[in-house]
Amino acid sequence: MIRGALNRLRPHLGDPDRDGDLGTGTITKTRAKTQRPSMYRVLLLNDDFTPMEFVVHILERIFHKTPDEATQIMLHVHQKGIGVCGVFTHEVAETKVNQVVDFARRHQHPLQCTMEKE
Ligand code: TYC
Repeated sequence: MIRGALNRLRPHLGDPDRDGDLGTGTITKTRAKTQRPSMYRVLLLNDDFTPMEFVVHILERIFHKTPDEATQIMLHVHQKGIGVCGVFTHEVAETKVNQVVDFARRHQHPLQCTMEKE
């Protein structure tokens, strides 16, 4: 019902002095619950053909690693077969995987990149 009509029919409702509510109730605040997004590891896979400098370049350009960090990650992947380039939300991880695979393909390197839920 519209406010004006309600006030005409029940003029005491909502009036702190006339509605019988002593006004001693607990004050409550509603707060929207924010959810943390699932995070995804972006993984680089080793192969025998992609040049080391190319992998370092990708880690610097796409994953914003320093030259030292990029070299460490590249060597880790080279030695262990797989390694983490970073952890991102699903959309960002997917975009980075596509950027790596596209860039490698355009340079005719077989470099593979994938993602997995953390
Ligand atoms: N194994 C490659 C070589 O010896 C280098 C390399 C490192 C390739 C990491 C891929 O994800 C990779 N040239």
